Amino acid sequence: MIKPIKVTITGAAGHIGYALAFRVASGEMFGPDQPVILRLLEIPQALSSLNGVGMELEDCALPLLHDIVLTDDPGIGFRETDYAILIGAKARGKGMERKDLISDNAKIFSAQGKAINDHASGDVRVLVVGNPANTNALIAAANAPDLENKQFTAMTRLDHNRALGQLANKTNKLVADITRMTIWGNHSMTQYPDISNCRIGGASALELVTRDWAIDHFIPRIQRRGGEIIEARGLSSAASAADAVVDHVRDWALGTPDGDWVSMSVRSDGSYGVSEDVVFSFPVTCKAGEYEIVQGLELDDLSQARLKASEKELLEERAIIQELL
Ligand code: NAX
Repeated sequence: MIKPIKVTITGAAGHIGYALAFRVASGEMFGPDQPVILRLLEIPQALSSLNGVGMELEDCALPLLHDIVLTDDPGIGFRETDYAILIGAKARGKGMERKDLISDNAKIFSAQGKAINDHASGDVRVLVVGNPANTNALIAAANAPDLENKQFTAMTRLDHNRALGQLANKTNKLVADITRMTIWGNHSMTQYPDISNCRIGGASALELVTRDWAIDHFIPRIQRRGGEIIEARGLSSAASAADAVVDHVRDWALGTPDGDWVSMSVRSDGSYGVSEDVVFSFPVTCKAGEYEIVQGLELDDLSQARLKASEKELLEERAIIQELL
C-alpha cells in the first residue's frame, strides 16, 4: 500500500479551508493513487463548525482519505505532517490599521512556525495563504530554526492564475495555450503581473496585445481582482483561492511542465537584485518538492521599478514584525 501523505490545513472551517479540504481528500493535489490523511486545525471557537466539516468529509466516503484529525492543538495538528497549508489568520476588523493586522497575524505565524519546527516531518513543505502571506511566511520560517527557508513558501498562484485567465480572455486563446506567466513581488497591490515572457501557442504575448493594454488594463486588474470579487460576491475569493492552493502544492510536489514555470513566493536569494531579507514572488520551476528561481530574464526599467516598489513594501512589513524574526 502507498504510504498516505499527511496534510495539515489551518483555518479549515473557514471559507478557503472548506473549499480546499474536499479537493485534497479526493486526490486532486497528489494524484488519484495517493492516499492522504487530513489534519484540520482551528481555533477553539470554530471547533463545532470544524466537526461539521469532518462529518461531511466522512459522508463523501472518499477512498483516498485514510484518516481525519480535527483539533485546536497545534502540537496535534502539525504532528509528523508532510505538508502544512497555513490559511487560518485574523481578518482585518473595522477601523483596524494595516500595521495592527500585520502585528496580530505575526503572533499567529510565529507560534505556528515553532509548532511546525517541533512537530512536523523534517521534510515538511509549508504554504502560507493567510495574509499578509509573504511576511507571514518569513516569520514562520524564522521561528523554525531546524528547518530550511526553502521549505516555506507563500501563495501568489491565485494572482498567477488570474493573470492567465485575463490574458486568455483578451487574446481569445485557451489558458492551456499560455506559458511563462510571472507574478513578481508581494501578494498585494504592489505585485507586478508580467506578460513580457509569455508565449501563446508559439508566439510572444506582446505580438498579440499592446504594452498599453498591459499597463493600463491588465496589471491594475490583476492587482485589484481580489477587491473586484469582494464587490461582486460580498465575500472574498474562496473557491479560486483553494484551487490555487491545489495548483501550488501539486506543482511543488510533482513538478512543473517542461518549458513552463509558475509563480511562487519564496525567500529571496538575491536573484534579480531583490533583497535576501524578504519572501518575494518569482518565476520558479519545481521538481520533486524542490524549486529553482528561473534565472536570466530581461527586466526593463519599468519592470525593475515595479520590483523595487514591491520589495520596499515587503521591507516595511518586515520592519513592523522585526522582533519576531
Ligand atoms: P475565513 O475568515 O473564512 O477563515 C479563516 C479561518 O481561520 C477561520 O475559520 C478562523 O477560525 C481560522 N483561524 C484564525 N486564526 C487561526 C489560528 N491561529 N489557527 C487556526 N485557525 C485559525 O477566511 P478565508 O476567506 O478562508 O481567508 C483566509 C486567509 O486567506 C485570509 O487571511 C485571507 O486574507 C487570505 N487570502 C489569501 C490569498 C492569497 O492569494 N495568498 C487569497 C485569498 C485570501 O484572501
